[in-house]
Parts: sequence; structure tokens; C-alpha cells
Amino acid sequence: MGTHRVGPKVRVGQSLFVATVILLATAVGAQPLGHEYEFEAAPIRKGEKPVIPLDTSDPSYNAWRKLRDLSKDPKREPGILNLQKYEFGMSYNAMPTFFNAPVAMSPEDLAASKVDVALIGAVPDMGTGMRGAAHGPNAVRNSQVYGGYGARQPHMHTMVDPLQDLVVADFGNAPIDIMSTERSVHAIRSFVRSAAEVESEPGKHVIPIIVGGDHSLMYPDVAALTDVYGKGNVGVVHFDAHYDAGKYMMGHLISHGMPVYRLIEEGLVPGKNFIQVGLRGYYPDEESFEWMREQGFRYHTMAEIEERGFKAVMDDVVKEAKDGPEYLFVSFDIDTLDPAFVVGTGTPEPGGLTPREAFPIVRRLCAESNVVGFELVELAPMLDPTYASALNANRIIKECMTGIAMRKKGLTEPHYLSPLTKTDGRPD
Ligand SMILES: [Mn+2]
Repeated sequence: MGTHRVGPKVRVGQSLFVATVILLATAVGAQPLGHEYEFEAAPIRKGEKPVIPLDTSDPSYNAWRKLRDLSKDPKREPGILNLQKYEFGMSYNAMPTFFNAPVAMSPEDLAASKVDVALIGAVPDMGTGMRGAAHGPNAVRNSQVYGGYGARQPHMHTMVDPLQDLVVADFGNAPIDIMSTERSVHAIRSFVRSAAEVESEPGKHVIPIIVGGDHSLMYPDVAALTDVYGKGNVGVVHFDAHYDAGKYMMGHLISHGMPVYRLIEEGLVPGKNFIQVGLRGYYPDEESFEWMREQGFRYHTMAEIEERGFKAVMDDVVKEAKDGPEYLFVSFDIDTLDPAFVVGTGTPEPGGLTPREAFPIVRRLCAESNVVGFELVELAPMLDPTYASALNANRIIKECMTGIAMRKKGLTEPHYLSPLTKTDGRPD
């Protein structure tokens, strides 16, 4: 794609493409494309900007990020609000929040209820080729199978119930300008920071879990945590089919393929604190891998996983996650999973992890290391006519919450499993 030439000289491949387009257009009764459409760049006149500027005097210019005036609401004590009416019920008979969790309207609500985990929806999807990630958060809100309230429903392999052992809240969605990734990232950063800077107990901060939305989010999400914990103090374990460290694309400096480069470029996360897992397919190229090596990245491709086995590589990932700064962020691009399990994503890549591989490593990272934030991105539910993609995304998040709950209970030994469920207890 990088060699695409703009100008009057048309290459053979392009001539063929143009001929095909003309043929197709003629077949459906449209006018054939004229010469003026043959890949000429738009002329930029002297002094002219290559974009149509925004009208900052438009009264709706910042309306998307202006908080509604809560002072007009009936007075109430700060704290989380449970929207569910019944003691017990199926999730589809409840108002959809993440895991049917209570709602927090403000950071004061998070603080008053000593919230451990704030779930945040974030819906940018202009940074991805195939749109639809904007619908990820509500698909996860609707993908809860069990009620999540009124009964103890622990994670079977650990007998830890994140919805009982943690205080979890749906903090609503971050503000975005649905027509601009560039304008949205700063507002998302502030919103995520507004949750992460809340101390639920002295010295213990709220852990934001962000549900996207495309992977542009990694930039504001990690930046928000470095705002709270300090530049260079947050390491990142990044699960993805792709390396997402592109420098630019069509002049843009942020998209779902560039958040890693932005974080490095701005000195927010040193390369040695990036650990990547699941890379495969046809991107990036040799030069990009050389760049990653120069930056000190630790990366684990599917080729390595196939050769050494999943368990050996995962043990290394957990070790590497601890060999870095005090705080850890986990970024999980849902395309890490094989399209057999998640076809609802913008850039699917065959040959990926299975849920049975991904669940335990996510749980282990969230239990065994100091995770201060997590994101699940790139779920595009409309690309999946079934329910499988949203269900697997729901479970990835729940595995992390289970891990955070295990950590709170002190179950941090490597690969902890409940003795009750590991075996049936009969003597060998
Ligand atoms: Mn990605």
C-alpha cells in the first residue's frame, strides 16, 4: 500500500483497477470515470490548509463533551446507584449495564462507594478500516448471560466472584466527537483519568476497565494512567494480531494502527516496557520488527507460541510483566482471538488464540501483577450475525475482573486454581 503513486502516470495494476471500475460502473448504468478522477491529488493552493477547518464558533462545537448539569437532578447522597428492580432475574430482564452493575454518575459516586473497578464505554471507530467498533460497549452490556445479582455466581475455576468480592460500577461512556478521532482522544484521556485518580482507599486507586471502540483508545487510556502514576511508570502488556505501532497513515498521527507509536514518541511508555502477544498475519514488515527491537520491545508472535507451546510463553509473559515498572496496563485487542471465535472485529486475522488460551493468561496477569487499568477493544458486533464475539469479549473482561478480585483476596500464587474444582478429590 505504501508505494501507491499519486500523479498522472498510471501503473499497470492501477490501469487494470480503473478498467475494472469503469466496466463495473458501466454495467450498473453509471457514467464511466473520467480522466479527472485518475488518482490526482486534490490541488492545495498556496496558503491553503489540507483540511476543511472546524468552525469553533458553532455553539455545538464542544457540546459532546459538556457534562449535563446534574444540579437540576433530585438531591441524593453520592454513591453508586443500582438500576435493577428485582432481587433476582435473568440479565435480559434488566436494564443493560456492564454485568448489570450499579451506575456511577460522577467521580464522587466512585469515591463514596469505594469502587474497585469502574467500567467505561468508549466508542471511537473512525480509526479502523471496517467500522462498527462504536457498538462494542453496548454489545458487551447486552451480552451478560446470568443476572449477576441476587445469587453468588463465582468463576468456577477459582471460586472467586468478582461481582461480590469487588465493588464494580458502570461509569458510563467517555465523551467523543463521533466525527473526529483527533478531537476525541483528549476528552477520553480526561474522562479515564477522572476515574483512575479517585482513591477508593488511601493509596488505592479505582481501576478503569475501558470497553471500546477501536484501538486508537490505547493512546488516551494509557496516557490517562501515566497522568495518574507518572510518565514511564506504567508498563503495557498488549495482546493483538497486529503491532499497532505505525507512524502515520494518510497524514493522520492517530488511528487504530498507531497508538503504540504515539505512546513511545511522547515518552509515556519506554519500549522496554511493551510486551506484545499474539502477533501474526501480514503486518508488520521486517523494518517494523527491527524498530521494535531497537526500542527494546518484548514480543511473542504466534510463530513462537506454536514452536514453544502456549504455557511456556505465557509463563514468560507473566514474568516479563513483573520485570518492569510498578504499575501495569493490559490492552486486549479482541482480534487476538481466532476469527473462529470472534469474527466481529475490523481486522480479523486467522491463526489466533483460542478462548481457552486467552482466558487464563488474562486472569493470571490481573491476579499476579499490579494491574491498574485494562481495555478490551475492536469488538464490532455488527460484523458478527451471531452472539459469539460479544460473549467472548464479555468473558475476557470478566476474567480480568476475576483476577483483580483474586488479588484483593490475596490469591496471587502463580496460576492459582480452586482445589475444589481442579480435581474431584478422589485419591490417585
Ligand atoms: Mn489493535
